Amino acid sequence: MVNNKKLLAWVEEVATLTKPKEIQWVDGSLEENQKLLDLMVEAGSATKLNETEKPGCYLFRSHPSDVARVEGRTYIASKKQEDAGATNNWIDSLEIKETMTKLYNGCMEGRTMYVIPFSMGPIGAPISKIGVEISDSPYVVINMRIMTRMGKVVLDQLSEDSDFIPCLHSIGSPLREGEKDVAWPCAPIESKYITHFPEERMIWSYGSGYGGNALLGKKCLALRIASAQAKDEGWMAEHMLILALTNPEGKTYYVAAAFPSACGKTNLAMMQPTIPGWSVKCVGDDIAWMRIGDDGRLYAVNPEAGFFGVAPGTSMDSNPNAMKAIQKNTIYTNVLLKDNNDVWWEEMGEDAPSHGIDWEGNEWTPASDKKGAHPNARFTAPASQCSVIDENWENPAGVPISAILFGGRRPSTIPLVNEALNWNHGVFMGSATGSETTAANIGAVGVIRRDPFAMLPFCGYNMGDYFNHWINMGEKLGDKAPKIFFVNWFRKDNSGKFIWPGFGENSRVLKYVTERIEGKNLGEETAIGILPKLGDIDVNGLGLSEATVEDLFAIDKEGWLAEITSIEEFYAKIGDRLPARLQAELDKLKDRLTDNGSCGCCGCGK
Ligand code: GTP
Ligand code: SPV
Ligand code: MN
Repeated sequence: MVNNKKLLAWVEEVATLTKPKEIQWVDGSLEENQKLLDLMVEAGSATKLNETEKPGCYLFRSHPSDVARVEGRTYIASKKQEDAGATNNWIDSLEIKETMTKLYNGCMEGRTMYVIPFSMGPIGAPISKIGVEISDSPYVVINMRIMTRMGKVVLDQLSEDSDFIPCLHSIGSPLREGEKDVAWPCAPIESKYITHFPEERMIWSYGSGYGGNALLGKKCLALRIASAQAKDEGWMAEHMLILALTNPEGKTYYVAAAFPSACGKTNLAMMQPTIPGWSVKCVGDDIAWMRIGDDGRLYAVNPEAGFFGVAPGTSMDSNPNAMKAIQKNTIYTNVLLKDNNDVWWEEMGEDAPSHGIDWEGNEWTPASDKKGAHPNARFTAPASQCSVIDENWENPAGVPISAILFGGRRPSTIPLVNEALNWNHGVFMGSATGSETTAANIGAVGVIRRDPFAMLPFCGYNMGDYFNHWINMGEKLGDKAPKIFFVNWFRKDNSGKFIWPGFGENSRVLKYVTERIEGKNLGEETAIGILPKLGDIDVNGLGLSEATVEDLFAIDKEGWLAEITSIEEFYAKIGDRLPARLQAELDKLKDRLTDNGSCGCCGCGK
């Protein structure tokens, strides 16, 4: 029996507005899940995959206009524009409520309205947050069941007066009397709205059924709303993987890493180290909620319960642990369907099938000039199916973080690994993160943009205030603060090939990180940070020439000066809420690089 007053009133209010044909309170059971899947197969929106090859797996194809997050239609609604800041699409709360209320009016006609109670974070953990998503998409229900703790267990946590975060979602495609449904109903791009109300702790999403636009526990709640809450309450909500790295002596280090969307978090989070004696276990692959523990250290919890991972590029070579985790009970979206009802995607490490059905539902052969899978095709799989999931992944207290990595896709200038001189220099590095854009957002791909802390699309408030929050957290952490490193697996040579082999070989860099944590006499201070000396990172067996290795760490002075100009422009955009200490870090970097007589890479520290 549901007795939460706020929830009962809200469900009634939404039903009155959206006019669904029925309301279903989701309990999260296996039977309920199977019923929904059967319904979707029957309706032609899902394909059951080959039960021998992929037991319990289903394929969905989205509408070609609804294939990724839509940053251009994602809003932060607040009373004052300056509280959303220059990097967010701001919209006046009252205005957007009026616009969206009109869209929501009757938008669930002919459809079932699902009420989905969910918990971000282990149920009952002090850091966890309860949300309730109302959605007219059964695809959202089955995905939320994997990505969050969901259903009756969560409802049982809500007493008469307890609070939760209301997340309203509609695909924006009512099914009127006599109308035939389509496989992936959604609204046209110009009427999609993904709106966040950080002041009220509320989310309204309309018009899209895909990923972060629709699975509202993920980017909307666990990052945009949570980041605003975290600032107010003194913790951090970050776009970070969390991994456990154990060295041959058996010592474990927990590392968190922020890379922009489709820049390698899932891959690093469950990587198979190539160096003997080292192992990696996964705590989370996308989001970290971090707070300071009783011992003064930073502790991280993965608020999610599943992986919503990029399929293309995932192979037994690049990410064997993900491949093994997605063989059963997995939802595939926008990959290619083989004639034997199994799936395939580009760079899966398996020859392309001679024939299949592509992500748009068309006949496909290797001669096609189109890709079989969409570049942002995804798998949704339970984290518990990952054979390298860390034993502490559901620990309500979280895991103690020893190092934080930032990174992005940078074809030039940025070295393989660069350690911050101190916390504030690390905050500067995070704030200045740049990366090539990817297919995770609808828009141009491969354009370098500033994506501070990999949070450009996910920070729910003014970016200047967010930078300041990082500085404040460092002050509270003091000498217990994790060390900060900037990494770049994506530097390219003149022919456009990645120089660094990446994936499991990134363990070589992680090893160096732990050795630096232990205070080993490695690396040297340069104008841009602490760089490894030749030989500090073991590159044996990689077949890299000495010149290539030097290239990975070379300080390209011209490149760095251009970088500084670009950071200056970005900081100017942030405006007067940019912390003075970050401007000072930028000025110091410029001084060190341009000081008369300094070559900028001699380690003279100028
Ligand atoms: P989101 O789920 O969008 O947040 O992405 P993510 O950060 O988890 O990225 P993911 O690990 O899924 O990687 C995205 C793409 O980057 C895939 O195509 C990978 O093959 C590629 N990639 C990941 N790690 C490496 C690496 O070390 N080197 C190279 N060259 N490519 C990588
Ligand atoms: C990302 O884009 O960073 C993702 C995928 O993790 S989505 O859930 O669609 O945001
Ligand atoms: Mn992500």
